[in-house]
Amino acid sequence: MLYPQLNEARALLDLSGIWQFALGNEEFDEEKMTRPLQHAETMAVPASYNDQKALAQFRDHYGYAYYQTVFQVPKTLKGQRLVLRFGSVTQSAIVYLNGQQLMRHKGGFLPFEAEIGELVCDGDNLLAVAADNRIDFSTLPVGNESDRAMFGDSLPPFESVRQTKRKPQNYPNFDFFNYAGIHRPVKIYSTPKDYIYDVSLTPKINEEQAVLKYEICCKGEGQLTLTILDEEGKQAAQEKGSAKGELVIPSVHLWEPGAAYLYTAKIEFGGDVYFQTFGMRSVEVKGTQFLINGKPFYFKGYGKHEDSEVHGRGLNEALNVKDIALMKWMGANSFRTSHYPYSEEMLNLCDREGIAVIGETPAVGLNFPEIKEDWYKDLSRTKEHHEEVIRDMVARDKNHPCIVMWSVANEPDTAARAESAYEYFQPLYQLAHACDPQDRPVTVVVCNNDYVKDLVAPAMDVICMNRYYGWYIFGGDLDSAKQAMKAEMEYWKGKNKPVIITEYGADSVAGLHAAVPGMFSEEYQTAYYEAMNAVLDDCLFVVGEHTWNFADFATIQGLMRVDGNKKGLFTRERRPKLAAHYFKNRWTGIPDFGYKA
Ligand code: GCB
Repeated sequence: MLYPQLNEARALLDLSGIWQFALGNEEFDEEKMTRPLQHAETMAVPASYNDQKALAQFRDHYGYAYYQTVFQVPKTLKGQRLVLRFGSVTQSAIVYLNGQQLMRHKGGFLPFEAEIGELVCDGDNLLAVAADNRIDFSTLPVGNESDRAMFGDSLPPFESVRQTKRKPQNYPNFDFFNYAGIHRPVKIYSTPKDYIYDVSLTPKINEEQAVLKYEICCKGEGQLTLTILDEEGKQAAQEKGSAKGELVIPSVHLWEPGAAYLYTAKIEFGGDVYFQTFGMRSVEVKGTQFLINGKPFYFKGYGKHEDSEVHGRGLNEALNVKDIALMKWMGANSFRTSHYPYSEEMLNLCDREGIAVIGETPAVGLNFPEIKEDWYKDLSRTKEHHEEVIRDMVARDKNHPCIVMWSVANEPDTAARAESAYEYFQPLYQLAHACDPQDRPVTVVVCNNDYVKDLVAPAMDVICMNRYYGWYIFGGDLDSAKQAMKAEMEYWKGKNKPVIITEYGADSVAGLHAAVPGMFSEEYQTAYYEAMNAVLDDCLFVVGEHTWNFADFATIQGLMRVDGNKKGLFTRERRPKLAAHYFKNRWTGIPDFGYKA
């Protein structure tokens, strides 16, 4: 799906601002979609609704939340095709326009759109959105379906405790706050009646030449022209009349982490125009190396979250700019969009800034070892949606040079039910390959204590593993942690594939210092990383280290989390902890390319 843009052929209206808002419950209330909301609250869009008010009922809400706004369409756009587009609504959405249902969408992290020409009228138009935050076995991320399912049989065995009825609420099977609402921009864009609706650009680079493979999809009649512009706006190549083919890019400038170079494909079709930026670069896995432009790349960076004070998971562009600046300050070159596809705005920024990104689906929480005998066999409820999010994510992000690999899921249980996990994931791995015109590497990020049983990780292009020896296992005992890490790395070495440590980390409370490093102190977090890195540095097949996490982030309340997850190298406000300074020192000394070659 193309990112909406303002240009000489297309108008773009932004509906961001203060909308009318009302909390609902588990029943869909159509009246709140067809009539102006009574006693409405104010709510900023885009942003999560949870932290915008000073009331627990907003933070802890369960079920539908209703948004409304009124807009007018300029008369000058009459005769144009008009499309209403949501960057994301979490976790699912129903949209009404002028009293009629326009569209429904499942999944909280990808865009959806519909033509509105038939429903839009002169004067005021009432746009209503119902955002549902409920999560269960059919959603991604996955929610538990009862507190029993979440906490197992850990409740005390007293009648009075066991009979206690809990209020309806989500039981996330994942470790980040289930923020909800209209998280990304709501836009209306126009196109002429005959229009461009998809563009796929695939760089093919070898020693002799750089070629751009292209495929353009249009609806209606028109003359098609594709012009490639370099960063100075000068024409690098042109093709007229064909929707599919290859173009040689002479004297090519390559895109790579740390040295971004963006070309623009100007596509003209009849009266329509679309500008698609892209980068010329290659990505390939060879032996135990991850090659970008034929050179062995070393991933230095983080798992992240879209998470900040007040905005929650809502788009925060200033924060995105700051985060990339902090990454560069530390000498980092990459991150993973843990645990869901990030905003298109963030990926555009990474293209421009030269940051490599592992794009992840929202498939987190696919692990219920205690609950079902073999729950992979009962996964019809996520499987179809899982396929859909892979297709939609790749369709949305395929042209971004910053994306260098796809992650199909985070930490599913791939060891306890190894064979059925393999049957579940292998087709998804193939699907991700099949729907990506650039055919990037594909992985599933794993974390299994019984890792020798895992059949999924070794079948991926890159073995991506999360590991917490020294925290959840051997917490406070870094000597044992090192031994265990070493032993595990010996095992993965035998698989003859590149390995990326996609998560490792320890919580630290900013400002808590200790002469003798103890858990939760800034010194322990740093000592933990020093210990783990000493092991990783000896492993030539380890081609990347992603710390968990870039910054502290909000989670569900619970005994494991003191005001959220504190494994950030930065606080939630982006103040560096000791470990950020440690990594700045380390990473500025590690080159992006050729570190272990
Ligand atoms: C993990 C998860 C991540 C958690 C992290 C932790 O393995 O992938 O979502 O936040 O551990 O801190 O426990």
